Amino acid sequence: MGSLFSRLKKGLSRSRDSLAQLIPGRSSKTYSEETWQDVEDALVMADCGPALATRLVEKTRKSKKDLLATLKSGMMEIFSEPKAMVQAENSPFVLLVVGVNGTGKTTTIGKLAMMYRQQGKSVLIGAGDTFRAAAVEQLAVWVERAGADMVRQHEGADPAAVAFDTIQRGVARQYDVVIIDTAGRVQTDKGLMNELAKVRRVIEKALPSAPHEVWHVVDGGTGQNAVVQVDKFREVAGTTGLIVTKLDGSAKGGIVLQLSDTYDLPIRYIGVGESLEDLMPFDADEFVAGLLPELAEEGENQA
Ligand SMILES: Nc1nc2c(ncn2[C@@H]2O[C@H](COP(=O)(O)OP(=O)(O)O)[C@@H](O)[C@H]2O)c(=O)[nH]1
Ligand SMILES: [Mg+2]
Repeated sequence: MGSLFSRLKKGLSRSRDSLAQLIPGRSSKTYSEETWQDVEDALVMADCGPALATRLVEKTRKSKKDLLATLKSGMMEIFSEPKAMVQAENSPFVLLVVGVNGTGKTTTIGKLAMMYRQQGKSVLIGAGDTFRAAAVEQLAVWVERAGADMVRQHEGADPAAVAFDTIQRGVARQYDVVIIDTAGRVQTDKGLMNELAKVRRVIEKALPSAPHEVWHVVDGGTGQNAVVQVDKFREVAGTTGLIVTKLDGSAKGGIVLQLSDTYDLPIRYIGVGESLEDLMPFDADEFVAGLLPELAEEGENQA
């Protein structure tokens, strides 16, 4: 866990460092107009989006308390208490994973499979990205490493049929967890949305209580575009939670705040690397601590 947090912290260091530079003299009681603008700009550059950056700064300005402490509590307010996950009763827990191409769906599924296996659960995965044969092969490698099982069909097979088979087998063989992978790209955008809607419908037909959760995997490095994507996918796939990946890399982190501010969707996990262990349950405290420079002790005044 400790090393995962340090990966996150390293990933967020760019945003954190620029914030640290722009928040000078933390013990001083007054800040110039320029300083406030710098803080706002640093938040925009950290991917918080202009509207949220303005709001955070306005709130912080009004407070008489320490700038950084106020900014921190303003950020924490964005994260509401996450809703309990939907539980499966007398059936496998069915998870549908969606998102555009390359965001890290397949990798994240491998990580989740590993996590559930470590909890002693049996895991069956449906290789629903039938668009490319390589996608199924990639998934097969993760599945094997995690000690899970997989349902696959030929390249170009109907993903809805794969999902249906997977759920049926999952129910018949009493798996604890069933995860359905999906393609993030087909010929057209509209085609993708139709396909996802169909996959979802067929899952419901195979098991009326399913899918219990639908997680949208967002690449933390894609910036503002991610915000638009979440809305689009939610409409057809019925998203219930988000996973933000690549927070170990060039991502600036603020996108996590912006997504939480925009949507009433919990961030369930974050990805902090390419291997099977690099998945962290999302913890708002930990995240904000990684994004903001450390709070100086009272009386201490080092930038
Ligand atoms: N650094 C980093 N890379 C990741 C993470 N998650 C996925 N990737 C990489 O992102 C690329 C695309 O991942 P993939 O799972 O194939 O995406 P998919 O198209 O959504 O299934 C791969 O090179 C992964 O190794 C992460 O949390 N951190
Ligand atoms: Mg994939």
